[in-house]
Amino acid sequence: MFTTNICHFCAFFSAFLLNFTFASILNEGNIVNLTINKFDEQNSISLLKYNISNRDRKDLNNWIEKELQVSNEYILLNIRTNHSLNNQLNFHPFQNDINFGVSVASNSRFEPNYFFQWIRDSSITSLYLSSFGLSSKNFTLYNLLSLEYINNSKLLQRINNKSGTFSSFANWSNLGEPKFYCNNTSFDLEWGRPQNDGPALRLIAILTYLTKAELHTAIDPDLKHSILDEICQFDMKFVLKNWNLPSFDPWEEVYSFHFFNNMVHLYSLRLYQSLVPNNPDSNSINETIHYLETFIKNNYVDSKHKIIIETLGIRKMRQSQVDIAVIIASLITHPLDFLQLDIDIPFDVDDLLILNVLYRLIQDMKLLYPINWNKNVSGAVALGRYPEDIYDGIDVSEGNPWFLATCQGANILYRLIKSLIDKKHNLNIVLEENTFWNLFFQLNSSIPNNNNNITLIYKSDAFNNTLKQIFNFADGFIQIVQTHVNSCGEMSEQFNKYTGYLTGAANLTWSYVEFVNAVKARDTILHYFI
Ligand SMILES: *[C@@H]1O[C@H](CO)[C@@H](O)[C@H](O)[C@H]1NC(C)=O
Ligand SMILES: *[C@@H]1O[C@H](CO)[C@@H](O)[C@H](O)[C@H]1NC(C)=O
Ligand SMILES: *[C@@H]1O[C@H](CO)[C@@H](O)[C@H](O)[C@H]1NC(C)=O
Ligand SMILES: *[C@@H]1O[C@H](CO)[C@@H](O)[C@H](O)[C@H]1NC(C)=O
Ligand SMILES: *[C@@H]1O[C@H](CO)[C@@H](O)[C@H](O)[C@H]1NC(C)=O
Ligand SMILES: *[C@@H]1O[C@H](CO)[C@@H](O)[C@H](O)[C@H]1NC(C)=O
Ligand SMILES: *[C@@H]1O[C@H](CO)[C@@H](O)[C@H](O)[C@H]1NC(C)=O
Ligand SMILES: *[C@@H]1O[C@H](CO)[C@@H](O)[C@H](O)[C@H]1NC(C)=O
Ligand SMILES: *[C@@H]1O[C@H](CO)[C@@H](O)[C@H](O)[C@H]1NC(C)=O
Ligand SMILES: *[C@@H]1O[C@H](CO)[C@@H](O)[C@H](O)[C@H]1NC(C)=O
Ligand SMILES: *[C@@H]1O[C@H](CO)[C@@H](O)[C@H](O)[C@H]1NC(C)=O
Ligand SMILES: CC(=O)N[C@H]1CO[C@H](CO)[C@@H](O)[C@@H]1O
Repeated sequence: MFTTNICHFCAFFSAFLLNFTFASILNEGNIVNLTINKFDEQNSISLLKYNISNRDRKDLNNWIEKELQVSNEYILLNIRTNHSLNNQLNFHPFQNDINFGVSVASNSRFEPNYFFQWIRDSSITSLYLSSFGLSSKNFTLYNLLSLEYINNSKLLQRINNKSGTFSSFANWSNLGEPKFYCNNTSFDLEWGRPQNDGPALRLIAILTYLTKAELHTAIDPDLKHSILDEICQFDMKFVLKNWNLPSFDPWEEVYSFHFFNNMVHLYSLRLYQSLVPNNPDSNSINETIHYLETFIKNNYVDSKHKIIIETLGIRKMRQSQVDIAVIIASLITHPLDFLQLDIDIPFDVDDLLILNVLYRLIQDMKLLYPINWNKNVSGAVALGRYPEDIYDGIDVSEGNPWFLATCQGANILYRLIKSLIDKKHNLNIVLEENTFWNLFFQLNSSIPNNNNNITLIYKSDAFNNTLKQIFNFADGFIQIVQTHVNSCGEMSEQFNKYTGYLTGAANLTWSYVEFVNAVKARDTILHYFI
């Protein structure tokens, strides 16, 4: 810890000096915006190296292949289905009480009891089923699972509960209920209610299914209309009526306004408008989209620290103001393969306001979690939800790293690479203190003409090398996951910050889903490095 503090101080000090130099050049009016084709010792900037040996990469690739299968298998074990191939052992002996299409958050029933269906987790799992399952050889299985999920969603929507009632007079407020028992009865104990991201995520999941399934098979138009009319419509109306009310976010702890919730609201409405044009609510949807965009841009951008904040009004409680939920929001609302819909949502995966959150989480968590001390050269560290977290997976004491958060660290970097390749632009980098690009570049203050504005020419040696280091850094997150799964490849919700062992809810479905999401993003860019 001691050495790291020294390093922080030095980094700050040299950044200060450089600003000073920069300013004096500015005064003389002879700024040179550095354009680089190839890094060499003459450059005033150097690329930081995150080496992975060929052997380690080969090991990692092999492990990823195996872990993909493990993840897929464990996700399926947590979904109740009528498909004869799917093993139902996680539901024994209550399986006859559990509806087909129910996706269980975790099969842990005690310390903690996660044997529930959360609207959020189930939707994110359903997104996985349609994003990757429908294009696999097992189309029939995943199509059935998706339709079962949709059927079950309709039942859940109609259950009145502590969040409210299913009626237009109540603004469909029951839909904000966060979780149900696996037998579809409502959970009546105290909980963080409502959680207004749920209906939006379900809408995104079902609309994504309808779009993806149509690429592979003809959907009966009557079935499609009934899904839109009897299910999607209500989640859309819920969003219209509730987007501007406070609620809880994925961490279920703070009743306020949240970037995550508003981003999924925005994306769900854009999807609905694009897939169901000329619907009777078109005007309200357009109007709400406009208000939402303005609200998001006006409220969640912290321009002083150049980050997006997740939750309004908790600056005193959570001074770091950084939260992995911001990164999850960007990833969910900018899916890997939805480009053909041409839906424009702000805060894409290459937005520096988003990437700076990753940078800050890495800096904080590097110090916070002892398993991140004495890190090797990879640069990546185990990531948790937010630095002030005290939820240990069962109770409150001290927060730990989470599998899904660490996977999101990898995912967003793979997606950044994909975006840099796809955009076919030169890469313009501005090195400012405490921001993302400091993960990869260092100014060399001994060389005159220092300039923190650098342009790397598209596909030049310098550009390629930069992408390679981002790739290595991202793989470093996956190597951390590899280190902490158990000998069967099992993940839980968290891994202990001192010992690194699995902790919290066993076999958390969402952990496996985010591992697969990260690897699928990785698959799309591998070709660039081979
Ligand atoms: C460098 O960038 C600044 C800011 O955009 C611009 O004003 C200046 O003209 C650029 N200089 C050169 C030499 O391109
Ligand atoms: C990474 O590899 C380069 C040569 O490819 C070497 O110069 C550098 O020292 C290595 N960095 C680390 C941190 O091992
Ligand atoms: C379950 O599957 C069996 C065999 O395919 C079928 O006969 C039965 O109707 C299905 N049950 C439901 C509730 O869909
Ligand atoms: C299809 O699903 C079954 C049942 O889960 C599984 O045994 C099989 O390996 C899967 N096949 C593919 C190609 O994914
Ligand atoms: C969904 O529910 C409808 C209506 O009850 C039923 O006809 C259909 O078979 C169900 N689909 C699946 C995949 O279970
Ligand atoms: C429903 O939402 C409207 C705003 O769209 C609000 O004026 C009204 O009070 C809400 N009704 C209830 C019962 O919450
Ligand atoms: C539903 O499941 C919960 C939790 O397992 C149980 O307490 C409750 O009795 C069940 N309700 C019914 C109607 O089976
Ligand atoms: C809503 O906005 C879209 C895109 O801006 C536009 O094409 C459409 O005509 C608008 N619909 C209404 C009812 O204003
Ligand atoms: C950096 O330099 C590029 C290329 O000259 C220029 O387009 C850009 O505006 C500059 N950015 C800043 C922040 O000065
Ligand atoms: C950079 O990588 C791309 C894609 O692999 C390749 O086409 C290009 O030639 C590389 N550039 C250099 C300078 O090696
Ligand atoms: C995770 O799920 C698998 C498959 O159901 C089970 O064998 C294993 O015991 C579970 N792990 C824990 C820690 O409960
Ligand atoms: C407002 C309302 O209908 N609340 C219901 C919520 O769910 C509980 C348990 O099912 C019911 O008892 C309430 O009536």
